Amino acid sequence: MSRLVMVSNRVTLPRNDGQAAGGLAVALEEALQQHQGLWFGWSGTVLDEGEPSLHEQRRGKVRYAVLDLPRDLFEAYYNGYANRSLWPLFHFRTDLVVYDRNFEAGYLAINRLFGERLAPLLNTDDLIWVHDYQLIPLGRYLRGLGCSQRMGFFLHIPFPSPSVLTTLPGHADLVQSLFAYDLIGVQTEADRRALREYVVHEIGGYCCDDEWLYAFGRSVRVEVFPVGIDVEDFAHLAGTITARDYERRLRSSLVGRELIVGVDRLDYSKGLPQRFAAFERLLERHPEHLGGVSFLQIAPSSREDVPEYNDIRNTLETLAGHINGRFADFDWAPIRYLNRALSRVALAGFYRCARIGLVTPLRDGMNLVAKEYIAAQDPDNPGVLVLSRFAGAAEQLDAALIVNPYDADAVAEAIHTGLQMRVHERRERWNTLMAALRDYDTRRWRESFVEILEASQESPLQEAEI
Ligand code: ADQ
Repeated sequence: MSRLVMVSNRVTLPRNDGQAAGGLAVALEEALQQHQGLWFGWSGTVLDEGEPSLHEQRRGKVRYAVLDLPRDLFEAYYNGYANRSLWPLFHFRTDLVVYDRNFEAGYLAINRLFGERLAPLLNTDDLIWVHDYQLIPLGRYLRGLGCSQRMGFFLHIPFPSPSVLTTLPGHADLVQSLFAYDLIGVQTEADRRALREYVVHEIGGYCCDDEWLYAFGRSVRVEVFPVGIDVEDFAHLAGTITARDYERRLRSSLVGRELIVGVDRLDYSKGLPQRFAAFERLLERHPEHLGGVSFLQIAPSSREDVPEYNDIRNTLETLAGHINGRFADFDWAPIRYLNRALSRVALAGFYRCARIGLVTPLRDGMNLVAKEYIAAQDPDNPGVLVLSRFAGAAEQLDAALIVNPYDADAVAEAIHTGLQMRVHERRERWNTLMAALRDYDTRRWRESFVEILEASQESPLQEAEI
């Protein structure tokens, strides 16, 4: 079995405090344990002076190698190009894109630095798996340094449509970097279509079957791997004494009212102002819910060094204040808004308590909250997922109530439908959703990626045919 080398922007070293970590990081670490792997990435430290140094640690069969980054380049790479240029662009927010040549230069410099520090750690038959938009050019730098290992790249966020992508100066160069890999993984068929369309119509490349693209003198395989969750693990967590305790405490504060829950990082892609407006519309259109339903939104701040994120917090506080001011009674406030992160076990308890899981991003690569909400439900009395058609998860979870998050009336009606839905329909939908989650969980996601990468070979599309 080849060694697996995982590369991501940030590497969180394993916790030694005995607390349960969770989510994707754990799933990836499990894969590394199986493959006696190496995890390489940024340490989380930025340096004001001195040479960036590499720190190493080992846990079980996994070796961690983390790099400190110089502050000036880091600012341009991370708070600049990655989070002010690529993130808004890949989430179709061309209005928020800030393009600056210095950002791009910093992005390329950090990717080059990653390549230079990673290359000496590699063995010839390693499998290299690079994660996400911060590291698109890494494979190209590694190839330039003579690395001929099998390399795969997984994009966790959406791939934009060609008309959006072409607004980025240097878009062709960015896409050419993807062709240094042997395998590109995306979250949805829609993402794969968008990449194919760009390559065929913008670059004049070719596609073969559904999964092979040829351009820039190279071929690459493109596959859809929807990120999943560890379904049984999350369902188990929601049934633990601690989770049930959170559920009980929240339920007793509701005094018989129904709960709607939203859980997101505070990010403009998550559609939070639109969600608050849709909840307000529900109370306007269906006054029978006044005093009968509470909306709990948990949204911790993120990326506070990026200016475009500063306004969202104020906007939401104003909206929550406005809606509560307009509808609250002496013994009921319609919105509870928490601007902080909670533990996974608390979230699991809250999901289980909620009749409606409200997941309405304007664009999202996948959205794991939608999946966690389903996994946490009580099978006898499950809640209803209201899900944006623009979350990658909607491709698999079509038994949810699928909505257009820009249409406040439609979202309000879906919430109303969910609140009225009888238990047999809720169970039926929930069983279908659970089957979809079980069919493609985190294990299947990571094993399929590694298997296809391991088997990657010459494309069926030979140069002679083109
Ligand atoms: P994110 O944009 O961070 O991830 P998402 O997939 O919804 O979005 O959430 C990731 C995790 O963060 C979930 O496990 C969730 O429980 C946790 N989380 C969210 N809000 C929280 C809160 N308030 N308190 C505590 N924990 C919270 C990116 C892409 C997604 C893609 C993932 C994985 O943007 O589209 O699904 O990567 O590929």
